[in-house]
Amino acid sequence: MNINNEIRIITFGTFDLFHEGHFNILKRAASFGNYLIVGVSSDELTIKKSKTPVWNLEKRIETLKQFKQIDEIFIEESLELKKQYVEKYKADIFIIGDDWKGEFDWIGIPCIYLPRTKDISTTVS
Ligand code: C2G
Repeated sequence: MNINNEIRIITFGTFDLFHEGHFNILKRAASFGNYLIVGVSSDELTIKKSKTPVWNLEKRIETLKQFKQIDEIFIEESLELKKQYVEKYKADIFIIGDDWKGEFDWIGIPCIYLPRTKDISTTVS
């Protein structure tokens, strides 16, 4: 919480082939605060996460911009820079799907791991 009672939420993802699972987590993350910041994984980081993006970064950002509950979007270059991102964007709470449960407890702000949406995934077989 900062001086003007804003609760700033930060979340991250590739958001490739935007689908219901992405929609649900963004909608739920937005409900925990009143300002939602989304770090979108660069194409290089996505490949490092062993997923070749079907949509490139530009298209993935363009798609997210249609989601009115997102207040700010930035490019996530590395999984390890979360503390810097949290500081830069003055985030109060980190939220992500529970497929990452416990992975980011070190970032120094409260972490909420929300249940993933079942039976939908971007990973193309
Ligand atoms: N997600 C979900 N349900 C699904 C699929 C995804 O809730 N069926 C959530 C994920 O848990 C994540 C967000 O949607 O919170 C984005 O998922 P991906 O685009 O797959 O992103 P990911 O590869 O998990 O990247 O620094 C963290 C990483 O960048 C997260």
